[in-house]
Amino acid sequence: MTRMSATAKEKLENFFIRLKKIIVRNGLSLRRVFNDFDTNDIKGQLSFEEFKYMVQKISKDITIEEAQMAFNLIDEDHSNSIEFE
Ligand SMILES: [Ca+2]
Repeated sequence: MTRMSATAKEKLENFFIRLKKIIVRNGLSLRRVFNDFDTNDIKGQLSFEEFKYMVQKISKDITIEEAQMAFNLIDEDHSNSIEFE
């Protein structure tokens, strides 16, 4: 696994903080946000493409590599998709 740089770590932390703020500010749930970005044929799972789109919508300064790191962190079973639990 690639070691995460301090900058990447900081950016990802900011992303999660921003995501939380958006949810709270708009009275949304994490499930609602998840569903909004779950747009391809496979429902109930976010592919990397869907996840990357969500991440870059929320934090425009996050690179594809950083999005991939975040994805790998969340995708604990390495299924290449994120399930809502
Ligand atoms: Ca999907």
